[in-house]
Amino acid sequence: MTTTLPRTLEAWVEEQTELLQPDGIVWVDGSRAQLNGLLRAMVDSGQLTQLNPEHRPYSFLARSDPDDVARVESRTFVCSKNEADAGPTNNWREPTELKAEMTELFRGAMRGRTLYVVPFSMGPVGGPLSRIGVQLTDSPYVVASMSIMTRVGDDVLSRIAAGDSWVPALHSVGAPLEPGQQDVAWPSNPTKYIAHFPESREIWSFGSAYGGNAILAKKSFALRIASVMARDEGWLAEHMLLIRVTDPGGRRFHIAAAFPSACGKTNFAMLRSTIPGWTVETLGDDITWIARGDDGRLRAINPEAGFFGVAPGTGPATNPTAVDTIWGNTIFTNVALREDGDVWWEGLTDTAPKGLTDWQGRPWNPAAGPAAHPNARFTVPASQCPSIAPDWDDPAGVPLDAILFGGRRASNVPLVAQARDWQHGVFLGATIASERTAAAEGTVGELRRDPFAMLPFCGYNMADYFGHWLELGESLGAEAPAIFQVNWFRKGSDGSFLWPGFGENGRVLTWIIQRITGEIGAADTPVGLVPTPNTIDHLAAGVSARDWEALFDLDVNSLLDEADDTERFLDGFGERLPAEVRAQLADLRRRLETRLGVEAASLQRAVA
Ligand code: GTP
Ligand code: SPV
Ligand code: MN
Repeated sequence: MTTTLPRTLEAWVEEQTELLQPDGIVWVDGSRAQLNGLLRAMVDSGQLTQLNPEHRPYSFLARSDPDDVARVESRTFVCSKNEADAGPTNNWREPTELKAEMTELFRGAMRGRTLYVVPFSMGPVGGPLSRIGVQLTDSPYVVASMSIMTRVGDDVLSRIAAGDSWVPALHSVGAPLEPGQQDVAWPSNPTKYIAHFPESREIWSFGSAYGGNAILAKKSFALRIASVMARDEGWLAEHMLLIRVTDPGGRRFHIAAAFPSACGKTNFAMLRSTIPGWTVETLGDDITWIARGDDGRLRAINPEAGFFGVAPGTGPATNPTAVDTIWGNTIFTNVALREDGDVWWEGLTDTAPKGLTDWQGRPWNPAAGPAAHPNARFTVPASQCPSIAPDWDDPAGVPLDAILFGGRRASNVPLVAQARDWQHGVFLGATIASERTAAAEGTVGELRRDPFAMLPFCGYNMADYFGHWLELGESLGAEAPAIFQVNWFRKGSDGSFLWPGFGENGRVLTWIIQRITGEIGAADTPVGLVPTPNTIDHLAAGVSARDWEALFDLDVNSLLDEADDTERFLDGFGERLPAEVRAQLADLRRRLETRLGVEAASLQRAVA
């Protein structure tokens, strides 16, 4: 195998077929008939369970291998030629070496299986911001998921025939079948590799069938490879939701928000504001591509066509829009099965129905763990979302007014703060920390840095990525969107959330928009500009004056400790870290120390 790109699609497929040795090849054409046939075959073979159509029409349950339930960051690699170009936050392997090793894994890997060729477009086919790829896979589950999550089929082939460049994405579950061997419901391999070759724009994935490891159009293409394309071409590929907000006067605003995995993007994207007269329309819930338009402003599209959303915690009280979205045409993965053939998960209803089968197919024993896996997911077309904007798939995208960064922080980070300017906003994004969730392997709850919510998804050195953001801001000048930091997850001394979240986040959104329009002022603090009294009606949200204060409490000593930790984190990038990021940290420390001096002086006065 060579490291150069294949000349033509046909030649590439032929070359891979020789290596993978599948029993047959199917070109996925994007037709409903072909997809239905595939789903039916998976039900017949036991790979999918069809749900009771009276409750959940055209819907299916997949149960994964219990060892294949989330992204495996420890097995995800960015294989740039030079290790320094992958940066300290990515796993790296020398590309030629890893390709040689993986070629041996791929050799004969599809024996006894069908090879599916899946041509896909991220963004509307042919759109100015859209990009295309072709995934080879031996997992019909992945084909069905790709068919929901992306635009798949023959019109993509026409673009390739017309000369559009495309990204080859090779995937195998790595479980060849010997003649007569019985297949399992979820084939996978204990050896896993999710490898990215940024210079040649290639993706090789082996051993997993789970979403982010296997639906290669999503995190592998639309973030890791696309972030490299974006760096080279002057745009952004981000782990962000995208919404349109309309105020009572009919003015429209577009907002993108980056929160780490399982930290509220899908929920915020489907927000039903509790403030009358304010409406939110959904444009995207996970990935946003952003580029400068002809007018010099940033424009954004959602490159996906579906949602791969977290099921647990999704219920009528938290996200009624998602509940309505998944009425049918949905593939559920690792949720619990009800006696009546419908699905269930923790948070869907307050009490669990009787007679549940858990995500591993066993009668549910509450003492043994949750009925649904904490990272159980639904895969559903975006078009089914009741709050989807009618023009959500406009290839030209929407003009961007504000960018939000957030994470799960029990302490230190206020409910909302506006960045002082673009550079400060980049600093906030670069230094985001968040408690780990079930979306990837690791210890849930442990605090880790997740800059721009892109730590697992940036295809190059994140120091250069910060630099790319800074440069873009400079070129935008006054047209740069405002930047904010939010935190729905701050906890009080009793360990419970101080802020009710979900629909009440609409109050924070309204404040953000009133800041953009300049309608209201803000209070200057060391960490940014925060709401002045009575600009957010916290009592209407059920938050006491004391809790409201706690949501914005500045523990200066603790923040100075965190600044030390930030310095250690930034030091990890060495020489490549843009000087501006360091300057921002120095500014933060100076503001905190000034504040500490003021506090000490007032304490002294009080004592005297
Ligand atoms: P990925 O798809 O992994 O990128 O995640 P996401 O950012 O889209 O996360 P999602 O919206 O699915 O939320 C994950 C979890 O966070 C769910 O269990 C939600 O119930 C919970 N959550 C979302 N918004 C809020 C909020 O405002 N407050 C609280 N307390 N929990 C929230
Ligand atoms: C995430 O983990 O951020 C997801 C799910 O959105 S996955 O597609 O598996 O990456
Ligand atoms: Mn995500």
